[in-house]
Amino acid sequence: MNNKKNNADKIELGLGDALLVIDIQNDFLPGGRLAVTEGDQVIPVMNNYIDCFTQRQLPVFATRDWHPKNHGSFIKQGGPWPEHCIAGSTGAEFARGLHLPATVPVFSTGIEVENDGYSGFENPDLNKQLQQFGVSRLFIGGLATDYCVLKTVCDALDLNYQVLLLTDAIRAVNVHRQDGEQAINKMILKGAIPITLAMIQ
Ligand code: VGL
Ligand code: ZN
Repeated sequence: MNNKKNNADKIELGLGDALLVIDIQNDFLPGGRLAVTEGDQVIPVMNNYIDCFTQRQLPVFATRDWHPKNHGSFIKQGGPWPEHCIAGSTGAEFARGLHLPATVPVFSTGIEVENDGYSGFENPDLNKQLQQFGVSRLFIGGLATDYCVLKTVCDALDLNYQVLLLTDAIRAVNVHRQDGEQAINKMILKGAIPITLAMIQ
């Protein structure tokens, strides 16, 4: 099917590639405390990406939003958000249905009261592990496009990783209607390459 035409868009996975799954947690799904519209729709797509990487024995990493009860980003503390992803709560658990292998290293962010934790790289262990695994190209998707995905992608680019943005496995909070779109444009302008699952071979 259109093999010739689409070959230029195909991406061959290999050594140095890794998948980074951002904050696919119950509180960001419909019904959760900080629900992202269609947040649940990233789950089956991300499961496919996870399969692509694990089948090739390429590493998968995950981040999780993991806040103390009095986190500074909560409305009660003068922040913008309802209480969400409280460490150890059901809302902070990874979405049921997300097939993260048990061996996947998990990096918690926003664990300190004063630290918003939008970027996975605020946890210094993430970059350390990526270096140890020899990662040079990061495939990044998850929740939410306009916060943790945006900040993590920008930091990854600043750290000189090549970044492939999984446009079919991200969704935005959209506090303002265009936030998600603007975030995607910003990431692409900065150097992220937008891809979809169909491009992976
Ligand atoms: C996030 C808002 C607040 C995110 C986390 O994971 O994108 N957004 N905390
Ligand atoms: Zn948060």
